[in-house]
Amino acid sequence: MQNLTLPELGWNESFQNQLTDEDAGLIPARVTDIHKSEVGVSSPEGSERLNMTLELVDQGVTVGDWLLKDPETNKPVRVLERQTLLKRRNARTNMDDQLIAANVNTLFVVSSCNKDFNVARLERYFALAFQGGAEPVLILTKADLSDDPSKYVTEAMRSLPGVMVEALDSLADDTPAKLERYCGTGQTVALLGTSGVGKTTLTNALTGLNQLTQHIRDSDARGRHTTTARSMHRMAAGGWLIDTPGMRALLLADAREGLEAVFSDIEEMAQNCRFSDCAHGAEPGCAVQTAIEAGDLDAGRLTRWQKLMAEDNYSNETVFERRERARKSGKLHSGGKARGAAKRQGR
Ligand SMILES: Nc1nc2c(ncn2[C@@H]2O[C@H](COP(=O)(O)OP(=O)(O)OP(=O)(O)O)[C@@H](O)[C@H]2O)c(=O)[nH]1
Ligand SMILES: [Mg+2]
Repeated sequence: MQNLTLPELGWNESFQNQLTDEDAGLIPARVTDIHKSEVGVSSPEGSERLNMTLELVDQGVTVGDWLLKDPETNKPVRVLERQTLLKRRNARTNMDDQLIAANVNTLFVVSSCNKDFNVARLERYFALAFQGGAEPVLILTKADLSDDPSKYVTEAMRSLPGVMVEALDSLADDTPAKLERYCGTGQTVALLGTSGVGKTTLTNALTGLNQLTQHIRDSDARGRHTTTARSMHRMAAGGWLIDTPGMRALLLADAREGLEAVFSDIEEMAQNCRFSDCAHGAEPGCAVQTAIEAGDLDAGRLTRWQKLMAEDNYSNETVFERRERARKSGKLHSGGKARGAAKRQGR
């Protein structure tokens, strides 16, 4: 690959403005992949691997990050402040966060027009995108295999008001053109979705690469977790694309604002409840229940919102707060509830 300029690598003013006199001589480089003891980077000098340093581990470096490297030692010095950051809660511990990708403009939430399609999961992915500052776009793959792809589009639009959605056949020649507006120079796109929905197939279509893809099981449309690590690639349209492994569980972390964005309809209705702490159950004067009775709101959507809010509240508690709450209710547990929620997502 020919050497790229900083703007071609996605550099912009927000990164330039972070440089101080002390950084003179340091070289900005973009993280394209992460290994145990090394990070892969691309800079105007080309692509290379740098040794991982303790500072980087502390800062939690992730794919899409910008770092400064010292050309004399060839070591990374520090990670620059991110414009956007996609992260999830570690489903095993429900304590620490796992960084998915940084400096992403658009998140392609990928689902297929088959049994993979699941509204609750889409709401989760969209909350994650909004929370991280990335614009979510729903990509419905395998439209060519469905008798009626429009029913998935309609369902998505009902659950995610104002959603941008593209239903397509990832293998079709016109797919890159359909997505081109998100993919130009200076843009970074990340792909998220369960295994087998076609993330790598899309990556190949948009980059011209030929990375491994594999057939899914017919019985439940699940994939085989073919992609095992995140990596960033240049798209033919000039931007960057981050492919990710299919996710089994996605727990939200600090996602209050993201949830407010996804469930803005319920949040607005709740403003009209008689009690400001209305739980939208049997309270008199509940505007949300009134909307359900009038057929303006799906009861399932209220339940999904309440579940995600509870999950988010739980994951935001400190260890001390959890212990206090457990002590008061007479039992101690360590995240089993949220882990169960993640498991019940099915992947
Ligand atoms: N007909 C059709 N097949 C598709 C489409 N998108 C993907 N596929 C097929 O679906 C299978 C899985 O695609 P992958 O790209 O490997 O899926 P993935 O999301 O990267 O899966 P993981 O890497 O396991 O997370 C492959 O056999 C693809 O050829 C599509 O739009 N139409
Ligand atoms: Mg893949």
